[in-house]
Amino acid sequence: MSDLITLYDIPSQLPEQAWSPNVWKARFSLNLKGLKYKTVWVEFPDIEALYKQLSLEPTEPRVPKYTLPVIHDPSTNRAISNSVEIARYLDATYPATTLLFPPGSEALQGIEDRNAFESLQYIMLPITCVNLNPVSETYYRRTRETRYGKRLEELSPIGLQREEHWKRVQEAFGVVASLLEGKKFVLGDTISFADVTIASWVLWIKRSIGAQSQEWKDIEEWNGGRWSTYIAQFKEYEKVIV
Ligand SMILES: N[C@@H](CCC(=O)N[C@@H](CS)C(=O)NCC(=O)O)C(=O)O
Repeated sequence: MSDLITLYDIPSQLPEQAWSPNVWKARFSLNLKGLKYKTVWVEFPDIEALYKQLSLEPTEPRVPKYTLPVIHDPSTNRAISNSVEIARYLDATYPATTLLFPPGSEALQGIEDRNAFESLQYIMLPITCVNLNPVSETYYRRTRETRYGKRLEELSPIGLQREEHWKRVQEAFGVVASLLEGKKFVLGDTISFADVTIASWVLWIKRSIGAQSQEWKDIEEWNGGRWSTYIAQFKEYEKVIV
């Protein structure tokens, strides 16, 4: 039996496979702490069975109830779901490592504004969908099209509507950029889960639309080039360890 922590992630056809912003939060957390772990890839339709296998309760009360990331830590024989709970667990269990919730940071952790990022979802969902492996792609399309009541391609078609969505995403990024004004990280020089959250969203975009795409190049120009320098700070923690 391996004594490594297992990180369960959803694979894709992208280089290095990892794409999910929520799983990136857990991966960044593990990498920042320098903990040893391995990645096990689980396709969307198999996540529920994984929860049963690990005797885990559903993460969310509503659909989707079974989500990744999940980690299993053999040293405590615990399985934990939900990226923020994983980060809290790692802080509590490995207190000698970089803390994701340093004292005084709690108030700053609610960086994710679901409304502001709604437009980002419209743009990203169809892109994410085609990057997935066929079995997950079918599941993702079915569940998301049910949720939004339209074909994914209709969420943000190229043209005026997509430009409008990018504009709103840019505004949301502007709000986050103001929190980072004159600082390396949200707390100043100290990295925290707030930064892990921001970096995970940015990385989802960068990896999914491609670093060479015009859309990514546009984002790099936003807020005085803030996003390429910000994400560069995470380079050493961007490793996908399998
Ligand atoms: N609050 C959760 C959200 C996780 C989440 O939504 N994960 C997505 C992948 S990005 C998922 O596993 N969805 C499963 C599904 O749609 O069935 C967390 O941060 O861990």
